[in-house]
Amino acid sequence: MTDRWRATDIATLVFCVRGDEVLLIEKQRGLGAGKVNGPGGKLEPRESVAQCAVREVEEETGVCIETLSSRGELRFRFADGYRLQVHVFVATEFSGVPRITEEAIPFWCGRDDIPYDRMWADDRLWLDAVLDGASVDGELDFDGDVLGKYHLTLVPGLTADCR
Ligand code: 8OG
Repeated sequence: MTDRWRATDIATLVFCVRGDEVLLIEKQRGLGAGKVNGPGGKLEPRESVAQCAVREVEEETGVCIETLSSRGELRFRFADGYRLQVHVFVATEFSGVPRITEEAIPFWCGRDDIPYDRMWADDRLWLDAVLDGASVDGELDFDGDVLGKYHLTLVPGLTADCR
């Protein structure tokens, strides 16, 4: 299914976890500006997805990732034809104190307080499971930020360390 799926862009999305808190950002620019999300962004030329994940977290929050756990892939298809393939990661080993950057306002958020009403509409369907250790695979249609048809699979406990 993924082989036939041609992405316009490839991006990463990273959730840093510390105890029962997760590092979220108020995104200041790019796709989803104004929403709360995990840090992440689009792949640059000659960069691996793991390198992109580490770079984006550092650029957006100042936090330095030491180990990443790969937690699957989401394929977004927008009504205007734009297609974004997003690699999802969880990180539990990192250093540095989150700081406000040009791109984001980071904040630690309790697992019970995740502000889903300020996030992309699909996040409430998979993020809790991913933070509990699952991996996600999905294809989702969006018209602007309105979620349309989607197919999501959550696999408990399926993780792959990639750095
Ligand atoms: O480079 P830029 O910041 O514009 O990349 C877009 C970011 O937004 C990237 O980290 C992937 C992320 N993103 C989407 N759609 C969704 C979504 O539905 N949920 C979440 N949590 N993140 C998303 O593009």
